[in-house]
Amino acid sequence: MQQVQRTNWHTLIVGLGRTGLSIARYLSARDVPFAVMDTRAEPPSADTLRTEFPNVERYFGGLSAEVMCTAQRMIVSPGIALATPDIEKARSLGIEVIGDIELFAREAKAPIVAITGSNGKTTVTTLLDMMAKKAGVKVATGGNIGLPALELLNQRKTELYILELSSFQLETTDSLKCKAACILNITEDHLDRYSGRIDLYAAAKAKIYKNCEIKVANRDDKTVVNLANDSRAITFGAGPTHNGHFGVELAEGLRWLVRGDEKLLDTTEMKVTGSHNEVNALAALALAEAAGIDLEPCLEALREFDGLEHRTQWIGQHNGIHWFNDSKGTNVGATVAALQGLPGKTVLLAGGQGKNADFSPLADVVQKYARAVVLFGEDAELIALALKGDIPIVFANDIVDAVKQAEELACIGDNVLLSPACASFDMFDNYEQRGQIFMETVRQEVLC
Ligand code: UMA
Ligand code: ADP
Repeated sequence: MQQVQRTNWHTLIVGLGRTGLSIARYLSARDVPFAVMDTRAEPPSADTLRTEFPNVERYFGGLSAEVMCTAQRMIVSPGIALATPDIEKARSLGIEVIGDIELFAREAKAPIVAITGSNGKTTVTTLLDMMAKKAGVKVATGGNIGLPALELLNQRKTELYILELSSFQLETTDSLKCKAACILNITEDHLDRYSGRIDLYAAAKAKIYKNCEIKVANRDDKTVVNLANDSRAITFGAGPTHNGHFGVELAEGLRWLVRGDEKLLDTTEMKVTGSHNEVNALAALALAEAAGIDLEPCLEALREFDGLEHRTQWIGQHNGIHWFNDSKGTNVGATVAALQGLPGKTVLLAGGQGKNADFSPLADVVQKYARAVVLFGEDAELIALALKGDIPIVFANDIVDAVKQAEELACIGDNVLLSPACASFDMFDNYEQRGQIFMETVRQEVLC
């Protein structure tokens, strides 16, 4: 750690990943002097920072309360908790602590639509982006996916911003005033970051509704309904509904996406499956309406959308067994939705780092939908303990072993689904690598 010699800066960027770099570029473009700090000796964007901003003061290899306390304000990346003692100390001294979304909100000129939730954020954000583009609206989309929010400000003539926001990003945001905002659902995730308290996680998510013009809320999720607490909210849910709200109705032997009693789309016209994807489609439609986007192009987008990589992604079939990659199922709620969304019985592959989650909500769906469960990774035993009944449970050393065991356990007509309900960091760089390795293994060992 370098000695403190604050020279000409007053803003301290804390964290130098993708967000930290976007903040550095944003500040530099506005001639704001800054320094950078990161706990890691060589943070991911260190080289780029050295090239683009060779003279910026850097404090790498640990956080220093001493340096922080010389700052006038700190802009903290989402990967660093506000509860970090050094940051709490700086805040207690009156130093302003904000995040990149706060900077974005203070400067953005076009209306903002923002989406949060434990699961479905990326799917809904992508759908809404497609809808807006089809309707000819000039959108800039990013945040927790794609481009960091501050980079969106460089896109010219933007008519609408669409932001996917995590609870981490919302923690450090206060000025966001959305045209429309949506909480998709709240189930346990990231409890390692919230001292095991889901109320703190929910409170961070609730900030998306602060000062928002039109709240969009999942009426099937009690926590979300309580957080929205607004009779004017536009709601969506998996069942029938009344005027102005979005739902699903059975008619003429088909399932329809509806607004009130108006039939909008027969769900067989959609390429993505699972009732969670119907709900995602309804959330995107509700947000589109709130943002003033025409309905017809939105329905066209829903017909075209064929899903995202690593989200219940079909890999192929062999001997009547269908293989799916849902590596983005990184929490219990996602795995429950993925299991419920597939027809027939499923051999479930799960495990990794559970982030202090309670795995018991898996027990009933596994009992109902699983043929067998193959567990791997750091929290495999914990998951096994939470399951019940007579569904066979086996343990695998790695993904190759898991695939081989799953193939043995599956029967004709079954699915094999990787939906880990856990983070991947004990065995992989990230969920993308986990999904990629799984798909390659399935293609080499099973589908060849
Ligand atoms: N870290 C340190 N020391 C530091 C700073 C960070 O160890 O000083 C660690 C963090 O604990 C974390 C990792 O580095 O594990 C990345 O943190 P970061 O804040 O530097 O991350 P960025 O590269 O800026 O990426 C972040 C989001 N990542 C997180 O919130 C962890 C990205 O979302 C987002 O795309 C990006 O900003 C641009 O906005 C990713 C994510 O995993 C997809 N999000 C979580 C999720 O979706 O569940 C919330
Ligand atoms: P996020 O960006 O919130 O992680 P994604 O759209 O990437 O959400 O989906 C991640 C996983 O969550 C999917 O692989 C699927 O298993 C599950 N999922 C998607 N939509 C929903 C939903 N509406 N409710 C519950 N689970 C969902």
